[in-house]
Amino acid sequence: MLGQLASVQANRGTNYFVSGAIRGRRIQLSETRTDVSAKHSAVRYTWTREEIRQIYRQPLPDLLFTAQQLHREFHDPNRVQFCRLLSIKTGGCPEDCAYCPQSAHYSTEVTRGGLLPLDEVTEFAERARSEGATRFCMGAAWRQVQDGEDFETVLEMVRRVAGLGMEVCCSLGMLDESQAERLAAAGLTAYNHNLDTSPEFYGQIITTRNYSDRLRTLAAVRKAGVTVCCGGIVGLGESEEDRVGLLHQLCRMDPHPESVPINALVSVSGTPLGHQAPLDPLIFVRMIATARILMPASMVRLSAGRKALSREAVALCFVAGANSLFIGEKLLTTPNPEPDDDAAMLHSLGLEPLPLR
Ligand code: SAM
Ligand code: DTB
Ligand code: SF4
Repeated sequence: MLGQLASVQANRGTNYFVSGAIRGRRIQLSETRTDVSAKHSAVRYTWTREEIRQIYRQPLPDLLFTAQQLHREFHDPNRVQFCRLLSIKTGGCPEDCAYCPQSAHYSTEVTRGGLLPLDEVTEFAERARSEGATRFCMGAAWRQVQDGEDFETVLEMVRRVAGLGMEVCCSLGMLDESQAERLAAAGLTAYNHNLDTSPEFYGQIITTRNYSDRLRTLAAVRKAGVTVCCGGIVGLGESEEDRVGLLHQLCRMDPHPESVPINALVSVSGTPLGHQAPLDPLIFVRMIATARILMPASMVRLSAGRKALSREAVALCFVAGANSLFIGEKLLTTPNPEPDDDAAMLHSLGLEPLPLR
């Protein structure tokens, strides 16, 4: 293990080229930025849409090979981080995200609730830690954070979870700079705020906020020194170009989001996407592999939608460079694989939990 880490460090000084074949033609995408802070020339922020399109469309074996090479250079390929989600405030959200069972615009089986009590959240986090989770993510069905009693309670939740020695992530909707700073001071590791899809397709999925609202929140998070967790969803009915467009937005952020959740739509009855056709799992795999190549140092998280995937499709996601999964039988409001099934799956793939850094 130590030898492996040492060789990864040694490799970081080398020049890197991403190559692959597209319809029989070899492509070579060379590094253009020399930034000592990036530590490695494979980390770049200048990707063009055309380059991303070419990477995404490669024959699958080429795509997986390149993704796996980069994955091994930056991460331990046989370890995955266990994360646990908790919805600390469920339902009744004023936003109209077409995929979301928690939006007040749609009639779903989700029951609205107020903010969970502090002790309940802390106990849940302790249990998650005892089950192997090293990152705890609290989600709230809010359009934006509002100063006041609930936010003070969330700050205390962050302090308590950080005190358990876990990475703490929050996903609370939009926030401003002073709220981001207060979360940082409370010990927040990461803030999750997804771009979800391409700028062109965004308006067909969400009308109550726009892309620049999202980017403003992400800038506030970054400015406060909290790491950024930002990704999106596939299976919304978007085109391949929209998937490329989402990845283009993510990989041009400098620095890259440290955490990139890739969700597959969990289609929920009552939402406008309640009858969406199931996603081809290889699209999910391509998305993960392309994210891994574009943002090699980031954690790429196999997020919502895993329950609908076969064990073999999940295995391909890990080969493609995913290095995190959500454990526990529930995501926020929708089901996740049963813990016993997950344990069997991880054992059969020979994957081990990633310890805290
Ligand atoms: N309200 C906050 C927000 O939207 O930023 C936080 C919670 S929201 C549930 C977090 C993310 O979960 C969304 O941005 C979306 O990417 C993902 N998500 C929500 N519903 C989903 C679904 N049905 N299937 C897949 N991903 C979903
Ligand atoms: C993310 O990108 N996926 C997680 C987390 N960030 C907050 C949420 C998935 C939610 C799936 C739908 C649900 O369970 O309500
Ligand atoms: Fe609200 Fe977040 Fe759901 Fe959109 S994704 S409706 S903002 S909880």
